[in-house]
Amino acid sequence: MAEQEAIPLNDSDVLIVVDVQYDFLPGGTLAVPDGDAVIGPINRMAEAFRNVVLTQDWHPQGHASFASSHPRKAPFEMVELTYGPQVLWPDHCVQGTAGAEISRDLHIPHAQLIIRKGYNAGIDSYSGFREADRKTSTGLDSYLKERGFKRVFCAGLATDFCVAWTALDAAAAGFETFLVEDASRAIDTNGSLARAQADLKAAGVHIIGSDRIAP
Ligand code: VGL
Ligand code: ZN
Repeated sequence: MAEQEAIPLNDSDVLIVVDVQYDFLPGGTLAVPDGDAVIGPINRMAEAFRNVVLTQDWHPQGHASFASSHPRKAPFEMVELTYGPQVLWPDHCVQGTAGAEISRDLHIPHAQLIIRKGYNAGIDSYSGFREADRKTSTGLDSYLKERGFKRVFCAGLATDFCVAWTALDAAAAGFETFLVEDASRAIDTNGSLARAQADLKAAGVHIIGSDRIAP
């Protein structure tokens, strides 16, 4: 497929809209630069998909990924957890808080599933598929396969963390995977965006613009 051609959709395609939640939007505790710019393209694109899944970052208070849970640590520093290195974040997407709610400006009434992740106190989960210990499954892989989906399109926040990790796991699970670049925005801390782009390329994830999505 030439990289500019339109991509006609079919019923075995699914759009995964990642973490479009108030804490990642302007005014949120972990606001992604220009994060609200994803909402228009996602709304337009979602209309072309019969199947849409949303993810929702959903941490308990005192989560291990919060800098506030580690003495003398500041947000965006690193710490070593049982499963490896972990970036520390400001408190965000705490279960039941307003910041954890999915933006009401998303208009995707036909979305079929909301997959919550990051709910285990000691394990982060950027990916909608597998937690940061790289072992604990959210069940999304089995769900998508049970539904018969073949191609996964990912968009949302943030490109270099939850969108990239979700796309990488989709590709690893055997789905043909697309990351919709203009419908995603990055945090870009300590080279994270360049690293994510290299990993996505190596995994064969197609990086596309939303203008290529054809109903
Ligand atoms: C995310 C950092 C921490 C994301 C979630 O949605 O990309 N980033 N938790
Ligand atoms: Zn999080």
